Amino acid sequence: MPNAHLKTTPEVAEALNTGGAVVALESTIITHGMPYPHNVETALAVEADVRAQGAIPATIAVMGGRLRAGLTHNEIDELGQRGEEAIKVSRRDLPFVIDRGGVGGTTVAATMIVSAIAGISVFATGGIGGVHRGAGSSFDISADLQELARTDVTVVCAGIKSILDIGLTLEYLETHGVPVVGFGTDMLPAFYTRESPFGVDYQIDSAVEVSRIIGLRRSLGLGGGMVVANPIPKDASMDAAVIDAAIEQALGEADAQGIVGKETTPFLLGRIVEITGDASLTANIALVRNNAVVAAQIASARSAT
Ligand code: PSU
Ligand code: MN
Repeated sequence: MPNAHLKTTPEVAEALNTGGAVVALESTIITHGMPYPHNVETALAVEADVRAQGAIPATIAVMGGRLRAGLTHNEIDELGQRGEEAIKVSRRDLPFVIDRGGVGGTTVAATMIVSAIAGISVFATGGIGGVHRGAGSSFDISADLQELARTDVTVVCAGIKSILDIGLTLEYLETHGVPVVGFGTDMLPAFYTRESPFGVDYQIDSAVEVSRIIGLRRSLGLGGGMVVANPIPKDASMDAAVIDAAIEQALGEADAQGIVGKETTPFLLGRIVEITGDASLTANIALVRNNAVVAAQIASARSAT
């Protein structure tokens, strides 16, 4: 049954109806994750990367009071130009943004929800939200983690960014039975770098194997999602000391300025880009594109079964 609040492009609808490969793409990365016009250029490049693998991209957002799966280039440009004027839409925000006819970029959590409603199994992004450093007193834990616990969508990302407490994020995912898979690695990548002090639950080296695990999770009725952590390409990875210093500085500024709630992650991401003078932006673009390719391969493998 199609959902009355969902508008799907004919191309995405056709692919879904015929069992074709579709990859969902999030849009908070467009509105709140990168500056204009890099956000729009990246979103369009990522769509092209998905197509180059023979899959159909479905950028997810809320526009004109509808959940959207698939956007035109003009709509992606509109989201990018609005930037932080658009609403950052997570699970709790969805009915309000629909009711008010607003425009919103969907977080990983909201993108998973819309993907599940649309029937899309695989989703590519840069990084997921997680347990923030200092969460013991701030209680700042991204709704993305609870969504992974409940919604069956596989999220391809570049690991966990060290603006977060990586260890606590892994503990949270473990508690909720969310597998963290390393794509071609036994080490959890840390977004800007290929390495972290943490391991993954399982290393998987092929899209076909990820697809098999998705199928097994479904036939067991396990529910919830899965994280596929795909390391940033070697030639794009950053110097750990440079990025760590920028992250420490951004965290200190957020604390000094009393930034809390949904503003925290966009503030940290924006400051890191400013402090590193675009080096982190270049890395971010490369890793998102790399994730889109892997997600498209997984979606194609699913489609072939
Ligand atoms: N991490 C990134 N880039 C991003 C985000 C996280 O490296 O763009 C965005 C994603 O949309 C993610 C959201 O779902 O931030 C998490 O926000 P919060 O921590 O407020 O839950
Ligand atoms: Mn938060």
